[in-house]
Amino acid sequence: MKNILVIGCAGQIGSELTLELRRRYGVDNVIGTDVSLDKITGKLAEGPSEVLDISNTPRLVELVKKYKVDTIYNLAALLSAVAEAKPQLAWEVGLIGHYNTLEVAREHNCAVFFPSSIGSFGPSTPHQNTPQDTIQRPTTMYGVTKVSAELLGDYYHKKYGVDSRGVRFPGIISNVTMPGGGTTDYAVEIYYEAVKHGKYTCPLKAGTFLDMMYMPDAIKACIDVMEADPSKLIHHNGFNVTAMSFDPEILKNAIRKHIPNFELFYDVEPIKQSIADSWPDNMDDSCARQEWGWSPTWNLETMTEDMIKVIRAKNL
Ligand code: AKB
Repeated sequence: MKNILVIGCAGQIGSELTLELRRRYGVDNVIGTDVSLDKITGKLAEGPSEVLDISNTPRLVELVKKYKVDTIYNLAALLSAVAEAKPQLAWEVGLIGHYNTLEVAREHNCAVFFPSSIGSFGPSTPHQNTPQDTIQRPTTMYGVTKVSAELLGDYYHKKYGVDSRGVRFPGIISNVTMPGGGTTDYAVEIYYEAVKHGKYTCPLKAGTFLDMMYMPDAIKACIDVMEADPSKLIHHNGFNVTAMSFDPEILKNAIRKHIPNFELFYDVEPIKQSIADSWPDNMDDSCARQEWGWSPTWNLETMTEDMIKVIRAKNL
């Protein structure tokens, strides 16, 4: 029986992952934690919920003991653009927080999931068909924490046998909880603005290609990599996973199939643009496919149809 603790359960990924984990493993076996109980609302609050700030290691130990936790999903992070505004905090949350989590996992025999990102790559990484094992010299604090956490995960696995696993996520598009402060957030905002106002002003310029994925596939990746047969794994942390790659113009055209008068304008934000320019255009995720059967379900067309349907139903 799994007893799972989710750190950052109220965030963009956590709010959907926690519910899916509860559906699969039982409501009482998945503990949702976040920095304040006020954040844990609605369906999320229907299962065990606790306050946890990732910098508070004694509290993490207390919860691991209280619930006999054997698996930790650590989703606590500042996204890339906000991390550039607050690099010291990004380091504390993204790296020190993850080091503390791995230490607790080592002492209490827990498996650990960590979401790395396309942000772990940098300008000197090959940007087309980016390989699993390649140059990682990120130029953002977000990227520095992500690549360091990947390496820490590998280290704890090799040295101490901690079952640390994870993926490198692209931009994740979702319709439950908004992302906040990411470079790829435009690909979520554009759908809301298209439905509400029929127009959107994009912070990245036309021609900026980035990998993306719809949330149901991201949730599947989080769970499947942790369920993978360990004897098949060559890699453990930072598996490239992707579902599609597009630029704002391609996204505009996909939205226009449903909202023909949709208009896209540009007002480039230099920090976001320079971050996006340092990231891959499209990744090669064949290692995830071969080692644990990764295969996305959603593409740009099916995702766009679903996003627009779900956002319309919200009657915003
Ligand atoms: C961000 O834009 O910061 C994130 C990511 C790609 O890691 N969505």
